[in-house]
Amino acid sequence: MNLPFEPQRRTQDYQASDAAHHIHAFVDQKALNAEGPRVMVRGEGLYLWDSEGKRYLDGMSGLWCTQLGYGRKDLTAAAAAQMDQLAYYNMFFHTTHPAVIELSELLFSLLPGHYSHVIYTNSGSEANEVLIRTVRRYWQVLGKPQKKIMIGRWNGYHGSTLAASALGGMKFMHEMGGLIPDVAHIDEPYWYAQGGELNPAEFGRRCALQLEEKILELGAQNVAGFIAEPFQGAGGMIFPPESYWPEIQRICRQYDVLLCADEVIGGFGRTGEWFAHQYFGFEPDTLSIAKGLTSGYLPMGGLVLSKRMAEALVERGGVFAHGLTYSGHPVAAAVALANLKALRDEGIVRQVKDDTGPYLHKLLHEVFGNHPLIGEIQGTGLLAALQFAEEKDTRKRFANENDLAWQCRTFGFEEGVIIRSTLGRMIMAPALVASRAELDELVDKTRIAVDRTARIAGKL
Ligand code: PXG
Repeated sequence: MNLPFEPQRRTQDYQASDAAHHIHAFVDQKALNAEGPRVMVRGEGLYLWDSEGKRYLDGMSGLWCTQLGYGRKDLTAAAAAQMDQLAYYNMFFHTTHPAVIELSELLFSLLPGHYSHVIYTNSGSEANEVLIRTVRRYWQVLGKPQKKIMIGRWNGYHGSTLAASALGGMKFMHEMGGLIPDVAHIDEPYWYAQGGELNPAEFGRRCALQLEEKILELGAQNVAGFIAEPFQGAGGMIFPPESYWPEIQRICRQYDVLLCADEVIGGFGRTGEWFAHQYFGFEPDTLSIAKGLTSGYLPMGGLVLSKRMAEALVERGGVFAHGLTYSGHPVAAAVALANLKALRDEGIVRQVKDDTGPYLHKLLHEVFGNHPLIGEIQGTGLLAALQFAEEKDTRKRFANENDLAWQCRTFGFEEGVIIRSTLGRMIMAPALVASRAELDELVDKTRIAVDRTARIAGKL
């Protein structure tokens, strides 16, 4: 083995101890224990190494979060300096600190001017927990306390805590531990699977109109907000048709329902814009953020509020009965600040928009445009999904598309590339610092994995 590090233990020993102590996310634990998880031990740039010394090109930025890639010394230096100076303090009981103030100044310089305030959290799930309470509080302050219901979307993902998973539309998550009251769902705008005979524009409009129907059914006087990801991430990297967001925005405005964008995946340059709602051209009232805020180096999230909401809460709201020990944690804030400075000062978001994003999509269209297994390529910036199709003309999907996609992901690991599978879609979201050469490698290795999958599906 030629490793750039000394592994401390044998892989089997790590795996045995892992199995003895952990319940992993979204897997059958017993099956995983039998197989043994891969043990990741090092990261540098876009690359990861496991405990066997195998190198992978990480085509998923960890879990859609390492915008700057691994091993950035400016981020570790920022964390170390902040730990030396002030490792912890908080924003309770009339205190604050410079790291969080500087972070917010920079954050709001990057956001459109109609946002002014943020409530920091440790994660995206928490951002959405805070969202529900903040939105309800806003309507209380405005004298409309009956406006409490949040509308989300089936197959949306907003986190794994109780209220966040209730806002989300993953039924198998609802089944484990229940829903909460005053949450409703409408369909997702997944044209490829659900569009039937409608063209994408008409389908997008119909999906948006479901929001209007749901608001009328529940009574606009009872509906507090609509939450959605600008594009669905965990649900399969699904882009809505262009007709969708303008219609959703119209409906929210017409019925005085807050438009809440979950930017946990879409934020911080993924689409080539700083925030995904800017790419889709709508103006949410709140933004849930996390992941790329710190490039995943430390946990941090937040709920960004429009000036209109913040003004009501600050000027008329009295005591805001909420607080987390680690809101605006100084070390996380220092890392987020260094991360946002790098994304801005190194021109990384612009590079995604003008260079690497278009380059990736041109490559994908060249390689997969006529591929026998691929029915559609979606995405923009450093974000893409390949949709498997059994019959392209009719958009018929494989009955076992989930298994095929999982197999494709496994082939990817064997080829040394990490891509994600969801239902019948292969997703890539590499670090925003990816070079053209790294994107070449990403697409090349993905092609090998997709070809191998096409062979077992009888398509090659
Ligand atoms: N909102 C969105 C849109 C997300 O994608 C969360 C909230 C929750 O964030 P936290 O920080 O609490 O995990 C997420 C998280 C995947 C995957 O494989 C996606 C997420 C998390 C883990 C895996 O697509 N998204």
